[in-house]
Amino acid sequence: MENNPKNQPDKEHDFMTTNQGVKVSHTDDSLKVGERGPTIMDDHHFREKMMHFDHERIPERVVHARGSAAHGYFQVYESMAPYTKAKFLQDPSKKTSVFVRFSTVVGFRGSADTVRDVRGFATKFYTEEGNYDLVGNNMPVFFIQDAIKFPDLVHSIKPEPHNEMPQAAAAHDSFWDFVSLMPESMHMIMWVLSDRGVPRSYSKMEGFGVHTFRFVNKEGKSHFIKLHWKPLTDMASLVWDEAQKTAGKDPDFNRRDLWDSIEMGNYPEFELCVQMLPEEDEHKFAFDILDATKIWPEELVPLKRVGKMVLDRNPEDFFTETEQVAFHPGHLVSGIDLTNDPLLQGRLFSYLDTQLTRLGGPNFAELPINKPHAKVENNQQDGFMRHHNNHRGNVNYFPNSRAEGKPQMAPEDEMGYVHYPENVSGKKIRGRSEGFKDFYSQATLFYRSMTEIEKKHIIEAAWFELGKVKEMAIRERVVRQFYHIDEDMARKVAEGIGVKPLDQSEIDKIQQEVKSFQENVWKDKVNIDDSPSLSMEKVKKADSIKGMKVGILAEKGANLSTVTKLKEWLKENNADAEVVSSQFGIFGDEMKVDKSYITTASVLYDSIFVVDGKESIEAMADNGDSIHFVNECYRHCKPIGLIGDAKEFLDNTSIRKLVQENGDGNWSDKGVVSGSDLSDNFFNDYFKALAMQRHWGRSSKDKVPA
Ligand code: HDE
Repeated sequence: MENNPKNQPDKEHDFMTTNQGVKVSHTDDSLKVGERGPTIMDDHHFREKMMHFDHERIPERVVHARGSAAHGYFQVYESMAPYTKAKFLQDPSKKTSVFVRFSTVVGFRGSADTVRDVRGFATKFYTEEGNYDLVGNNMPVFFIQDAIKFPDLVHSIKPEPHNEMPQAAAAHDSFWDFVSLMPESMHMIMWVLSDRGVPRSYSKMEGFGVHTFRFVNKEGKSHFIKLHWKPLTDMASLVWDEAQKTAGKDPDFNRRDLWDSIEMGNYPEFELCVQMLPEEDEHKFAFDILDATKIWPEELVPLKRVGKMVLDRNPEDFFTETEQVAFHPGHLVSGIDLTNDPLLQGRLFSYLDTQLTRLGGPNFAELPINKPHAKVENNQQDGFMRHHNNHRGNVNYFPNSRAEGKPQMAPEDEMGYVHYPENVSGKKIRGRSEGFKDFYSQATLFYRSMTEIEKKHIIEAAWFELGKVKEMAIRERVVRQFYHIDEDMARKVAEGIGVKPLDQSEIDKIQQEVKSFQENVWKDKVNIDDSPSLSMEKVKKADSIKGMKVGILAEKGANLSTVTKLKEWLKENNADAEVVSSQFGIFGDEMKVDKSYITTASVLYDSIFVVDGKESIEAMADNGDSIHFVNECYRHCKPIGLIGDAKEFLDNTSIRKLVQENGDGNWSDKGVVSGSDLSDNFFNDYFKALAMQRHWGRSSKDKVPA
């Protein structure tokens, strides 16, 4: 994994050359007058090398600067012809190449992965009819309803302009000031404060197109659609303490996880799903389908599974692929169309515009990563960095007779792109429809659909975020907003950040306001008040351990056959492991130590496993790092495995008295699993404990130091 074979020099490129192809004979000393003399301008190799280096950086993305990406393919399960004519959604035997870039939004390009933030999930489909980009996020709604507010939103959440602090964090006055004055952000705030804001892995989160788009079929019939990516494993998130520590211990945590899992052949897989609404149902529900701060609850509009995406190849070069890829919601193919969502409409301008600065001009589609696999033919020409040659001879205009009218227009039945002929009329105004002003119903729906532990995490996240806000008036305004969502939540948040809870008369007034709005605007429209599909805990299947990573603690004298057997078993189940010891090399040739305590941390593993062997256990009992690893793992509610006499090691930790024994002297208690040996029974119990990911019910976990 560490030695990328792609790095081996290619035989044809044995000699270093300048950018003009001249072979270089010496690159370690600049050209000087004598050994101690000045460097001279004649050194064209030096000047070219330095000029190139001086200009290596291009502007990072203004948002989503920090990202990592992978190649793969997409395959449809069955023809979607009844709904869309998009060709890549017709033939189940056909694979369409994709490139997916995951990202955080707020941090700079060098910031840590595991911050609380939205994650970008942008997919480029290189279809035979041209590129289609689905530029989505891991949350199905957005902070604002109209694109014109985007610069304000981004300014407020990015580091403050006078001192450029804080980095990659929403927890500061500007952001919460903005939010407190923008009630439309409340639904998105619930998602950001939830566990979805700290995903464990890019391959273990959902993706959403967010906006309402359209499918249009051959007959011209349109359905409104929402697009979703569902990971084929359970979703998984970090706990906040773990996320913060991981940001220091391994700032590349999510990036590394994506890279390593692909190198290991554990390919991330996602299902593309669609919610479809016939045109005539546009106004059926108690939410406006053009409002990007609203979901269509899955319980109201069911999901259809469309196809599968597999990410099976890492990029060869970060810059020319991950950094130079240019997505755009307006990169559409026939059969997929837009709607009047005012957030989407604004994006249609922004993504092309930004490339002019980032990629230096209008020819970014010629960069290999952006280049369509379909043939490109038109009369566009010139501009910075142009190298595509249309071989047009002397004809670069349309219509023409001298090139027989070529390239000619494609009729609709040849998949020429035709916009859906939607009827639109209205006055030119700056405004929005009444339904958009329902800022709270779905924030409430989200919060109330969570399990108790998920609700607790939201409240604790609010304590952290708002606890860092200095101005009391901002904290108070946010709490006031929260009272519009859920009284109990608002009170708990208030108590944790030193804000006085509201009086009952004020609460009643707020609740009345919210209720009467809903009654007046939505009247008898279809709605629900519980959506289990929003809860990561409720949809968890706990049937796989794919992509998990176990830290195996072993010291000199450890039973190495336990390690070998455990590693094999994990591999068979598409999981990974690292042997962690106090020192490298202590097992000689018999076993590799992957990490020493100084180079890793308990927070980087999904589970800690303690290996048997008297001498090893005794050494660990004397080692604060080993004890800390197990305590911290318990505190973060992750599974712990112990085998044979490794059980005794628990006497040294803070958790021994918290774990209940079974009748047979072993444990299988809320994710702490022990066994006399690696029997099938043990593996069974350990598998279940791993697949559950977290064991929230652990008694007194908060008493354990971490
Ligand atoms: Fe973006 N967004 N965005 N955004 N966005 C960019 O494009 C913008 C929005 C999203 O991996 C930029 O090439 C506006 C929603 C992703 O390269 C920029 C608005 C959603 C990525 C831009 C939004 C997204 C971006 C920065 C308000 C989810 C990263 C550089 C209307 C559906 C793509 C660039 C990648 C990137 C503008 C809102 C997703 C500046 C104006 C909503 C995943 O053009």
